[in-house]
Amino acid sequence: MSPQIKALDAYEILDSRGNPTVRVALALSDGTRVAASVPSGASTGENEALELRDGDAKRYGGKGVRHAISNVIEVIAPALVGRDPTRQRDIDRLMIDLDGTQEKSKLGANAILGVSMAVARAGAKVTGKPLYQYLCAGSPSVMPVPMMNVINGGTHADNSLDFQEFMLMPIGAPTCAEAVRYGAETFHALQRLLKKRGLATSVGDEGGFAPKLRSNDEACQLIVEAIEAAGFVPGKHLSVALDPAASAFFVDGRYQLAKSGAGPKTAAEMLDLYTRWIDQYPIVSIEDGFDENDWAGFQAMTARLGSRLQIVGDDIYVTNTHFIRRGIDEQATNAVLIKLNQIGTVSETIEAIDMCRKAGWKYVISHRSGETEDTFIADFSVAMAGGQIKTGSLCRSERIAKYNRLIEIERELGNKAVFSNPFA
Ligand code: 2PG
Ligand code: MG
Repeated sequence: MSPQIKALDAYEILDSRGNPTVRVALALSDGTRVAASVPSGASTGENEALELRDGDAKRYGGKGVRHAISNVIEVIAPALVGRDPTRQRDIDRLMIDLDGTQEKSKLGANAILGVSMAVARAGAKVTGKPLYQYLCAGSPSVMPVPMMNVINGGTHADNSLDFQEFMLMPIGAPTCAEAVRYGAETFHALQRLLKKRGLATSVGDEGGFAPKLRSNDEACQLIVEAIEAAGFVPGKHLSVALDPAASAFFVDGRYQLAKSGAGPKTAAEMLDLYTRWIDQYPIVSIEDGFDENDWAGFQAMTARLGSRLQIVGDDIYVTNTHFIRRGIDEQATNAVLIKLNQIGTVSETIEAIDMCRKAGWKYVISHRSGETEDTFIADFSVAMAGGQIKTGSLCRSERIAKYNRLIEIERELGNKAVFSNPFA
């Protein structure tokens, strides 16, 4: 008989911001043990599945996750013991039904996702496959091109940048391991440039530098200079991707570029700014250029720039097929950011990806700004074969863990591995 789920445990650990998060440990009847840790966002979309926090001010400033943990131990575990861990969809469905709410607010998406990821790992073990192979519909080969967040702003850093993420994309690298080298060398070149100008080289939440620059533009300029200083050609070896995370600075119907002092902007002015930037800098992808409820803003951008640019929706879709469907029908973007904890189960995340595939849309598997050493998304990005991952800068171990796992997977795939520019 194939091994069954024997026991589930859960406990509080810390994420990369020093806040508590859920870790789930799962034991199978044959003695196999696996675990999974849940990430946590800062610039969260309002329709994300609910991250259950205790709200007890005496512990971790109210951020404790003891309720989520007791939901794993007392509610989910009894329903899962004795089940076949390869029945991922059935198990995810069972947890969704146990919860019974739209936003997973009863048990907490952090409780449910921790179990869902651990079940996937257990299923992989039972079938004797690595996770990236187990979760792949065909045979895995596509290595993702990373989006590397080397300058942090917005809610991820206390500096003068309104936009949250200024990223490198090593589109011209021959392999994923070489892409990591391109990124790391450019990251260090950027550090030298900042030092030379007397700017801070301390880093933000995702490991990118967080200097006090004069403008958002200057961040793009610096990145292009860093690419050149590292001996690469901007637009050929490395391009630029942005996540302004505009919901965070959309207040009273205006895009308030307050941190940089550029003042309030209308949606039309934001679109003009993006258009000017893509003419000026080698930008290949812009995520969340507009507020999560500004569907018209996204549509106007896709109509104007969609043929030249990857336009990614994150907060607007929250990895939820309900919103992605609308986006496809209304041509709001041409790509989706995929985050497991926005929706709360592995199966529903795969459903969101399937919807993107059917529409011919691109999708990017993403970390959260609060991460752990768990490398699930590295395997997941290879399994989903979308050719892109967003997993932070070239420092801070919670980010590096994912790059190192990708390097390992690429070695395992050997000459089956394919790494190519998703925009070619
Ligand atoms: C984003 C993410 C990850 P957070 O906006 O794309 O980079 O940030 O996890 O804070 O939502
Ligand atoms: Mg985002």
